[in-house]
Amino acid sequence: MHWISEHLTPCDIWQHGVLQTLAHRVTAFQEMDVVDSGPYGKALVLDGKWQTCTGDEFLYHEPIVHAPCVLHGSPERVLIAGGADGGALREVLKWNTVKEAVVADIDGDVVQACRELLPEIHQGAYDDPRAKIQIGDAWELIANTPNHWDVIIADLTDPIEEGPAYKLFTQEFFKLCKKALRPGGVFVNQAGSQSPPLVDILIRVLKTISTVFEHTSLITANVPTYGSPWGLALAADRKLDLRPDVDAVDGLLNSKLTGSLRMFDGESLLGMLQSPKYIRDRLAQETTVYTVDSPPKFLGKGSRQ
Ligand code: SPD
Repeated sequence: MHWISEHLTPCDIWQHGVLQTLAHRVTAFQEMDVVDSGPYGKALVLDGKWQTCTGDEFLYHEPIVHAPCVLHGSPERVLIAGGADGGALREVLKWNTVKEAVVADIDGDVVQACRELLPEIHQGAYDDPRAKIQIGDAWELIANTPNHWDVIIADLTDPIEEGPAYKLFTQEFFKLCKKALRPGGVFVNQAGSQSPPLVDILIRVLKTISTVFEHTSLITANVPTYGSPWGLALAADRKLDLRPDVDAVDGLLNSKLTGSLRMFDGESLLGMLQSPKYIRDRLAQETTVYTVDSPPKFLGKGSRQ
């Protein structure tokens, strides 16, 4: 067995053992591993950082998709920036209101490997006639589709300087997303760790989004693979209901979803929408805004040993 190690802080390592490597490639954009990680199942690792494992991916993909879709109410056109593994696409396509679901991922090699090697995650979603795959920079697609999307989901890798995603955590990108949404549209992104020593990036991403959209909120996804509670940022130009009625959410899900959910329902959403005090306090004091000239700097690549 070998180990893939990801620094969470300069003094803390998050490490999973690898029983078998199913694919290893250095693509034009990043280093990719698809591995069997044992108890957490098959996993996608990019630049040495754990992206998703079959054993707990539903704890991430269900909230990153269904929270914005519930807040929208009846999404028809959904864009996923990143999301090569197809897990977010699988969840989007459960909405019977969805007519068009696009995955815009820069790395065709990773999409291809996930389609071949991680069917447990995409579950055939790429073959749905409503699904389209656009291999290319999500920035360009979003810039070229104004007033088009009901929900934009930024399902990205962490913003490491050497990686392909860091530009998509900036004010310029969030402004493009705002223009690309139709009235009533909702934006969500994976925004970073809630662990106190790491929380600065999450707080600054939330602050940056709040300079663009009228309403911003945090939801918490507890995904063991990521090593700490994870923050997803929700944003819209209409008020987000942060204390939704549990029965009303369950009624909406029952009427508009095909297929079952494992973690997400009205009660889970209500819980995930409530932020801890230290985060609300930090956000109230934050002044840093991420721009393309001054983007987030996340700890760099992990390593294989
Ligand atoms: N630190 C890990 C954050 C990973 C976010 N991206 C996950 C992609 C799963 N579709």
